[in-house]
Parts: sequence; C-alpha cells; structure tokens
Amino acid sequence: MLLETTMRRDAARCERTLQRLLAARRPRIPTRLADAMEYALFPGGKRIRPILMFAAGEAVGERRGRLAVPACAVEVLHNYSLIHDDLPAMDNDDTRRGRPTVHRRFDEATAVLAGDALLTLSFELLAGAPALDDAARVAVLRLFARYTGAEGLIGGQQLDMDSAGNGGRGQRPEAARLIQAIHRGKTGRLIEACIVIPGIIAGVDERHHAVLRRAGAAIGMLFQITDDLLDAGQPGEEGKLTYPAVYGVEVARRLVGRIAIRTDRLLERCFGDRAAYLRGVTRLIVERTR
Ligand code: GRG
Repeated sequence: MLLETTMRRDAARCERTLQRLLAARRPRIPTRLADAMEYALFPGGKRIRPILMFAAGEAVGERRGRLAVPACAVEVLHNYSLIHDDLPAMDNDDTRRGRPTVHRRFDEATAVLAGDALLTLSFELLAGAPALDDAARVAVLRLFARYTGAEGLIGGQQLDMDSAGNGGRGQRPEAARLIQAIHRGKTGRLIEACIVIPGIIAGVDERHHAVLRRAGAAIGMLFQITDDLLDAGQPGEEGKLTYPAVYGVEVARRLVGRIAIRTDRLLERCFGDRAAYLRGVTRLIVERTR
C-alpha cells in the first residue's frame, strides 16, 4: 500500500479512538473544560506521533489494536504541551494550527486546566489500555513519566526558556550541547517514546530495545532540526538556539542527511522488511514542507 495511504489510515484510526475515548468521558467533565480539551484535540495536527507508533509497531510485529489507546495517550500529552507552551507565561502565542490558541479562544485559567486535564488523561489512558500485561503496562508508564517529566519534556522546556535570546552567542561546542539537550527534552523524548513503547508492548529483547531507543532519539532529532529548517528565516526566528540559527542552514541540512542515512540503515539491518513503513515515515518527516 502507498505510504501516504497507510499514514492517512493510521491518523484516522487515532482520530476514531480519540473521539470515542473523549465522548465516553465527556458527561462527567465540566462543559467548559471538556470544550477546551476537545478544541485542542480536534481537528488535530499531523498526528505524526501516533503514526510513528503504528509504524514502530509494524517493525516489531505488534498489532495495531493493542497500540491504538497508547498512541492516543501520546497524542493527548502532546496537545497538553502545546496548550501550555502557547500560554502568555511561555511563548505567548495567539494562534496555533491557523486558529486562536486555547487561552485566546477560552481564557488563561481554562487553558491551564485543559492542559492539566490532558496530561493526567494521558496517564489514565495508558493505565487502562486494553490487552497489555501488567509488567509491560508498568514499564510503559515508568518510561512515559520519565520521558515527559522534569528529566524529559518539561526539563527541555525549562532549558529552552532559560536560553531564550542566547542564540548564536557563546562557544559553539557549548551551544551544540545545549541545543542537543533542549531538542532531546522538548521534542526528542516524546518521539523516542513513540518508537520504544511498541517494543515494550511486543516484549522485544534488550538488543532490539536498545536499537529502538537509538532510532527513536535520532528520529526525534530529525523531526526537530527539520522543523527548525522550515522556520529558518521567518520573522521571530533570529537569535533562537537552533542548528540552522547557530551553524547555518547548509550545516543543519548536512547533519539531517547524515542522521537520516544512519537511522535508515540501522532500522533495515535490525528489522528488515518489517521496518519499511517506519523508514518511509522517517523519510517523509525529513522531506516534509510543513
Ligand atoms: C509546556 C511542558 C511544556 C512543553 C512544551 C511542545 C513544546 C514543549 C513546545 C512547542 C514548541 C515546539 C516547536 C516544540 C518542539 C516540538 C514540536 C515541533 C511541536 C510541534 O509538533 P507537531 O508539528 O504539531 O507534531 P502538530 O500541530 O502537527 O500536532
């Protein structure tokens, strides 16, 4: 099947499951809060994280049925982080995905609560995901908490805020380390989780687990540098601590090329034909134009 068709189907699967999970809870949630949560989730963005989870699932021979709820949990957490990132205390953004941000459409307090509610919902979903054995469920919850907490996503956001306005200054090797730490926390860990969680659910051995971690970290890096390359030169981007801003667009492009080739070979070597979909999605992440 055509790569784009499979991706569309997987995004639609995530959409259906998310709609069902939210609809089941809606009667017990205060209306304004439920409205804000749904406003953030629907219509969504690219749904690239759930797609990556289904693709990693194919590589490890895991069926989509067992991954649907965990994939929604990751997407729900992603949307919490966007709501909070847009708040006046952080990025202070008025629009996201071409319409008002949650705090603009509702109000700041509701946006904080909707973000909090999505964060806790993501853990509720993982805790109740059907057909996982207890050991896998605990391992997934532990990894997800670590990757999205103070050592992961939230820590990355703190580092990013601390470094605001520092782009291009200081020693280059230092800048490289800081950029890597920010990317790994803010973007990388959640994408790594998408690649590693299907392996935990499928019960892969240590060696394959380590490969999934390496590939996940690399795909996270590819996603973020590509994002920064797409933004390079836009108003408001100057002075940001990103590879294109600090090292230039050409260096950043070459870095993406090198990481992409290494990751592609690693996935092919370890998972053979079963990694075709994951390799395809990774290629499209690098080639995307939005
Ligand atoms: C507030 C704890 C906390 C974290 C915020 C998500 C985030 C961390 C910041 C948003 C700014 C940003 C550019 C982060 C890097 C991750 C990223 C590229 C997010 C956008 O993800 P997409 O492109 O969004 O998958 P869609 O709209 O497609 O869902």
